[in-house]
Amino acid sequence: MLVISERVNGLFGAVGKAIDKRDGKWIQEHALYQLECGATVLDVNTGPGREDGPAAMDWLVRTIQDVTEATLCIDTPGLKTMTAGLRAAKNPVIMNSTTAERKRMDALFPLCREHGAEIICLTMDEKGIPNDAETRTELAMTMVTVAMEHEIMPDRLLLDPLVLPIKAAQDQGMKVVKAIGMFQALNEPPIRTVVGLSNVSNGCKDRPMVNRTYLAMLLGAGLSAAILDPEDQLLMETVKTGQVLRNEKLYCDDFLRA
Ligand code: THG
Repeated sequence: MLVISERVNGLFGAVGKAIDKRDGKWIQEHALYQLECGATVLDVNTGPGREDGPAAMDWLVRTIQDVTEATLCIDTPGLKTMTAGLRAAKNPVIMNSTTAERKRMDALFPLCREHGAEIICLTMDEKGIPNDAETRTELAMTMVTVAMEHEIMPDRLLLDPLVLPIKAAQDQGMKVVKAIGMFQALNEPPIRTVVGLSNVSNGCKDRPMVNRTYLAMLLGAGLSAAILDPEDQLLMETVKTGQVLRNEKLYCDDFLRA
């Protein structure tokens, strides 16, 4: 399973402040800490409500690249901010993300192709997020087809069924697990899947408990990647145990100490 850190995100107060002050040293230490904790990819998001989005993303990508070669996942709905991130990146990135809206696909897939990137496809359209697994799967198929029209092969896609807060949409939890299973039947070999895990526990009292339980359920359904908090040690132990149980890591008696 691919671990993508959610914490290089201007949504978090300390990160937002460091971006505002252009405190490169703080960002670099914070980014390296995410990798020490076990993330292999960094989701990079300048945060909401920012007027200097493209400039902030350019700075953030360059600052992080100065200390690590780790893959970056450029997380923004803004086309200009996405373009700034792609231009600043030395190595291929993961674009986060497109939706199944025609105008977004027609803008984002050409950028993906031009920059040799991978891209997360959110299963939503102008009507919003579907409330069943079947419609999510139809939107996924649309994005796979349109991506191929743009000469982007399925192995460069990550399908995201969109996790919703269990507190607001309790019926959606198992539908997302089902969608993860259904997505894998769309292509051979199966297309990779990803979720923003912490969405599920928004507004919950014991967020870590909800996050790690849900991760275990999604891993059972075949999830390939997750944007999550690698600083959560119990969650990272769930990741490692899941990898052993899925036969991705060699079993040994004391693997948790490794
Ligand atoms: N899919 C994809 N990308 C995504 C998401 C997704 N990117 C954003 C998000 N969802 C994943 N990242 C986060 C980051 C933080 C939180 C949740 C998901 C979070 N933050 C605290 C909160 O909102 O309560 C903020 C705490 C603070 O302010 O300190 O929960 O689904 N492709």
